[in-house]
Amino acid sequence: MAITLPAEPAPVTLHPATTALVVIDMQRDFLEPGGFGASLGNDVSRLGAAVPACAAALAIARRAHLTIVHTREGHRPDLSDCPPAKWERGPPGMRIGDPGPMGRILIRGEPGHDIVPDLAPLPGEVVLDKPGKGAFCQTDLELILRNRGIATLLVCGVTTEVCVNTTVREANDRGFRCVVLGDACASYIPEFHAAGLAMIKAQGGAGGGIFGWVSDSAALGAAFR
Ligand code: C5J
Repeated sequence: MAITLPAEPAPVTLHPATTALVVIDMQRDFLEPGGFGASLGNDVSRLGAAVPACAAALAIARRAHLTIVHTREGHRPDLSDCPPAKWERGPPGMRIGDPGPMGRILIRGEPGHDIVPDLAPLPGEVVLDKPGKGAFCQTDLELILRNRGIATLLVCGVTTEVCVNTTVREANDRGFRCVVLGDACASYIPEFHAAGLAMIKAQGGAGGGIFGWVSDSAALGAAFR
């Protein structure tokens, strides 16, 4: 059954069987003090704003039996998949792989790499580890989505202008239709959150914006009721 979701720049029609919810990088390393986000000088408390709407989107997607993908940004313990240009960005002593209060910063298997408890994946949901900002870069996400016949992505998570926008742009170029749930995204920099959403829905018409659509968790809940 087709569902019409209120969105900007125009309503979007989607089919639950071909729609996936992609929750981007809702990890302790980005949301809690002492992790990767904090190591880059950010006020991590701002990202908590997205948690309730992500939880609502997850509940809707689980009820509707949508494909659910949780992504996690991070690296192998030996850093063999971490480009030097990324590693050298942080201040010495707080770089990727350095010890912190949640274990080694942005390293797979460490407590900081985990998804925050309120949004913990359930068995059967896809958990996708990625070394970069975009979820399609050096991962098997496209294969997983194509195998399931997915055409439309509902995207939420952090941060709006970095990993959410990068993933949406990658998906758009691969032919997926992307609907970003604006209240379920957040940024350390509020202006970038607003600009990140504006860029998705800009230059649009009845067929969506240049990179897709922007909606929110309340509209999603009403559409799936
Ligand atoms: C960043 C992300 N901001 N998940 N990662 O480095 O947006």
